[in-house]
Amino acid sequence: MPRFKQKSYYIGNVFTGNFFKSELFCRKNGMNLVTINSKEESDFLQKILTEKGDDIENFWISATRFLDVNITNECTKLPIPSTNDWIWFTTGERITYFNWHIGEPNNIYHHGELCVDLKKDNKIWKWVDKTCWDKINFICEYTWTKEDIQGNSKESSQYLTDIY
Ligand SMILES: [Ca+2]
Repeated sequence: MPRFKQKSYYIGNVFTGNFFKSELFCRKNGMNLVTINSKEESDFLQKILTEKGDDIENFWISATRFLDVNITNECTKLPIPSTNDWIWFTTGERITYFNWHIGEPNNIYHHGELCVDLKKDNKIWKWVDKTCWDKINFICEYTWTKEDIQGNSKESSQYLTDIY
């Protein structure tokens, strides 16, 4: 699987599924739907999808729109994010890097486009909000642990220096 820093990526091109089925497939295989945290990572994915060169144009990533509520978390006393906030479904972290297509997110079904599709348009892959129930392909990520890397002695020393 192609690797960038501490992650490897699995291009889910063997079946199409809704957002949740895609995440379940990733989890069953020790991974999660991909999170894209920087322009560098986004560019790397763009490169591997372009090199793969197949006809698939839509992939689920882990980004989701938070619910349209304006309340305080009873436990933490922190405000629960509003509808304009996007989180990574797999970590619960607020998203800080975005790569939307022009005109997106447009929530075209009004509170219905809660998930994010990495969509190809004119040879460029960018994000569009999409109904979670649509069936498309998906990308999983595997995050390498320190133990994984130590067990892989051939590449490990340089790799450990890079990450930790
Ligand atoms: Ca949309």
